[in-house]
Amino acid sequence: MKQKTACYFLAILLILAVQISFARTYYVSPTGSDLNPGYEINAPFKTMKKALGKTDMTEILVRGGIHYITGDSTVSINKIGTAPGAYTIRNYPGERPLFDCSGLNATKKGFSVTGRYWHIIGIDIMKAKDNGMYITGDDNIIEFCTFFENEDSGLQLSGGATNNQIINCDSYYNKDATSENADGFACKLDVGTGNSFKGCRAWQNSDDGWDGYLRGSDNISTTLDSCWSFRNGYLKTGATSGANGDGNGFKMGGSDATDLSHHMTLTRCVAFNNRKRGFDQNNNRGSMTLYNNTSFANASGNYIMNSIALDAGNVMTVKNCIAFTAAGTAGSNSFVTGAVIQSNSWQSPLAASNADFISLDTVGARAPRKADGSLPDINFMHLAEGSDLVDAGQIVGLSFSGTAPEIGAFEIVPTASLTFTFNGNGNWNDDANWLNAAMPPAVLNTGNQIIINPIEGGQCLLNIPYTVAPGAVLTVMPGKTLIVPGSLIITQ
Ligand SMILES: [Ca+2]
Ligand SMILES: [Ca+2]
Ligand SMILES: [Ca+2]
Ligand SMILES: [Ca+2]
Repeated sequence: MKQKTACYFLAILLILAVQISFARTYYVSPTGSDLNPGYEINAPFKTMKKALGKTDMTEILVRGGIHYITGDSTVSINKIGTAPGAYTIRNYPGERPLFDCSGLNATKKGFSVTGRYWHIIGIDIMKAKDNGMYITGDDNIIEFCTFFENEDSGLQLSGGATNNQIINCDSYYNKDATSENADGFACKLDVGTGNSFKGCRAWQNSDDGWDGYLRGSDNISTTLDSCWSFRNGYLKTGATSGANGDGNGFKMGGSDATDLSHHMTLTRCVAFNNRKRGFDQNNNRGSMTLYNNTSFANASGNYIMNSIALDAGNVMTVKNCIAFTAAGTAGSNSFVTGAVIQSNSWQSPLAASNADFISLDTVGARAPRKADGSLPDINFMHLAEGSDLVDAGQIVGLSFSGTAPEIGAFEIVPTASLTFTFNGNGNWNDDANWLNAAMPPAVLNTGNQIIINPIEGGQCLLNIPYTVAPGAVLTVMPGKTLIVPGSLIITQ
């Protein structure tokens, strides 16, 4: 009996050894073949299914180009990883793979994620016959992916999905046959708790941008940070999605019997130009916490959050938010009795007008993301210098610059510090003496610096009056010479 135990033990050790020594990266390419070994860059597989089926797979690098997903071949991701041993599906560096699911059979999803601890990054999924990606698993990270023109919600979390993070993803032009179900991001029905969205965008989906409607789950929590939702309830063509399409930016919950609680926290989110409401309670009984959101020109109201009383113990809190319309008013806003509504743009002593914003032009909000997947830089709804909405917010736990948080989704970021380097010989006002011909401006402003580092044996002659503002730095490198004939002004 002892010997048998020892044999089992040895067998387990051997299995562990085999798994550890053969953890492999596999490659998938539209020009590959499933007859290839798959783990060499020059001999990739053709299908995700083949790579996902390898027992020693820990990472799949997907080459650029179009990968066709056809028939009943939903890409099924079901392996269970661990926190330190996550599985990865990633775009091959510098390339962008597109999964064209238009050849799937009716009602088939593009990707189905039932697994745990997967990191899926850098892929596009289009034209699935249901969701682009459907997640029921836990602890997965979906990053820098796009979902478009699918025949139900672009990305949906349901079936008990818990603690998934959706980061820097876009979901747009999704439309189901009746237009009443396809949301950009659906975190709904029997979804689990602890899911989050950060830096995501949803636009022109036939139903809602985000939807938290519940059926089969109760008392669950979801968080959204820095997400943008716009022109939902309109189609790719620009036409309205019709009476069945809800057209809300962020629908925070609701349920068939109006009795379920979806606790939602939305921070630094932006809703604009949606066909109906920017932020919509629907009949959610849960707690809703809204800090530093911006809602602009949503046709049926910016914050419509008074449709039903919350369950005992639940709280609605709205702080540091902006509501604004193209007409220069706050538009419609309503909140349940007892809600904590403080320090918002429509509340005295604050007053929002066009002059508070650098731009009300929405162009750019759908611009391409940066190389790391983060949102593009825009001026839309950013506060102008001198606005009374700057530094007017309450401290709510979000990062801020200046003395206090701004009102709305965008904190003013101090101008990046600039460095000017004198590396020539002779006069200050000769741009040939400055690195990259970049002469410093007439006043060296706070946060910027000048480095005086003339060539060996040379010198820098400050031959013009020059002002260095408080907080700016003028550095003369050791052993180097700056000659000041009385025209350097250092302000206090
Ligand atoms: Ca609907
Ligand atoms: Ca919906
Ligand atoms: Ca103002
Ligand atoms: Ca501030």
